[in-house]
Amino acid sequence: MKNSRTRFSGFCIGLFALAVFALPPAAHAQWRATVGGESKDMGKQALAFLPNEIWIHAGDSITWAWQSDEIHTLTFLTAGQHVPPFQVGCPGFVTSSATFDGSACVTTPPMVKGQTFTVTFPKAGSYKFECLVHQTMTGTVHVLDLSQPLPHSQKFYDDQAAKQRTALLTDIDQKMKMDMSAGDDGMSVNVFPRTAHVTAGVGEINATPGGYQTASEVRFINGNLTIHVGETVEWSNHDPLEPHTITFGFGNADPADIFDPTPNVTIDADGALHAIITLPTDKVSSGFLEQPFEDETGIPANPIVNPNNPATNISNVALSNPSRFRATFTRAGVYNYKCLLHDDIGMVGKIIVQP
Ligand SMILES: [Cu+2]
Repeated sequence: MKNSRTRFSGFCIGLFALAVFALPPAAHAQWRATVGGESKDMGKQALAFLPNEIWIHAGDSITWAWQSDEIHTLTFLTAGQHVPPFQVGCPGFVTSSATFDGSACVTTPPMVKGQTFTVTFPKAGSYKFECLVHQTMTGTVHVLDLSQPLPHSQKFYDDQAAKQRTALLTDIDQKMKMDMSAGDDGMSVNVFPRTAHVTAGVGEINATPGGYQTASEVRFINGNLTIHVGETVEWSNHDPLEPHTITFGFGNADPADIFDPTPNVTIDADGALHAIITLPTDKVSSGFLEQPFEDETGIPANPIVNPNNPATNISNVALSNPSRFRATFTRAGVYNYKCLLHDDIGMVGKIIVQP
């Protein structure tokens, strides 16, 4: 009896010792966040980290889950590093997981819905992260020492992400989708002959204390039109961030240079691009229609939109692309067009030209 009780006590002490030594020194939490969001038809995109501000303890990890068909990267740069193109990365990319402490760049390649990426943060500090594809898509991770309390739970972040996603996907200002003929004073028609207008994308930039979030409608709005021979359609980009192209005649292929206009595109007196299209098979592309980069204190100003022949001066056009494109149709037919960047998520249109 005594013997067996002694054995039993010894067994219990052994179990206890095992339990104590098997415990990790501190439980590192695993947090969740998301990247991007979209409407069912993919036409409305939340270009945002959701949420884009999160507080964790040193040693914790965050797993980001991508939720859109539009591509995004999750990128942590080092202080002073030149922002690299998304195709180049740090240079290079990591997939599935990484550790970031501010000393070395970490970036995913462009990723889409269904993919995840986990980052562990061993060192206290506040770290900015961004998407290399979308300049106004940023966020902050606050990594606190273990002695500091955390302000929010995972449920708070889940709820916040859902609310922000809904807001971004529903909040795009309807009046921005303006038809240029509405409220027209009649003068511009005489100067730049134009029968119809298509809004080639519209969006809005939002901010939280953690960084920028952007909403984009990635569509040609009223992009299917019927006009008559000799008439001109004007496309304009109203998105603060997303570039778009107006591209005819390439079918499923892409031009060798997607950034710049094809050589058959000329420039109107107001700097807008203009093409004369004679057949549905004519290969015509606008290059990127987008807002010029913002001027920033301390860097050279960029006051001239499209100063040179777009076909021969790539560097200047890349600096300051126009945001308008016009096409005049000289023959009856059906002219399909697409955006080279977003046709895969449904950004296409059609001009029917009647005799
Ligand atoms: Cu586009």
